Amino acid sequence: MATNRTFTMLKPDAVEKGHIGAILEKISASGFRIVAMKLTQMTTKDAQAFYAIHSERPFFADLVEYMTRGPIVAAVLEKDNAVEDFRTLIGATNPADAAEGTIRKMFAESISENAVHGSDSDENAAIESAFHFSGREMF
Ligand code: YYY
Ligand code: MG
Repeated sequence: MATNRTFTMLKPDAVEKGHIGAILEKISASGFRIVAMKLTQMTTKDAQAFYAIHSERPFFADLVEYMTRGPIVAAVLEKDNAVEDFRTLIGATNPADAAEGTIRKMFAESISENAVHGSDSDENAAIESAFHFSGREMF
């Protein structure tokens, strides 16, 4: 995995509210190229594994419940400085703290239902992309 890639999920709340098109438009307009994408639904096991780092946190059970309740859009994005620039584009974890114009400010309800995921490092971008996509599905 090249270090100019990041991994994202448009989370169940964003899909439920019909925001897929608007969020993808904003991602594209911000200079990211989509190199893999699909609509999929995580199982409980998937969500527990994906968020294993948070397994001891008090919000873990609610996070797994939320992330599995409906389909998500999983995607791999390419751009110079992709991980950092995408975290800037999505904004703070809590939309109440997110900067104006960020995806979470525009589309998220709360810290627990915050519309979108973005990898926090090149290493995690590679791990998370491989979690959802085979090599044949990334272009
Ligand atoms: O990377 P990011 O998604 O911005 O936040 P993390 O601290 O990695 O937490 C992952 C995920 O967990 C967050 O997007 C929502 C949820 N969460 C929560 O429900 N309540 C918190 N206090 C912190 C995080
Ligand atoms: Mg995180």
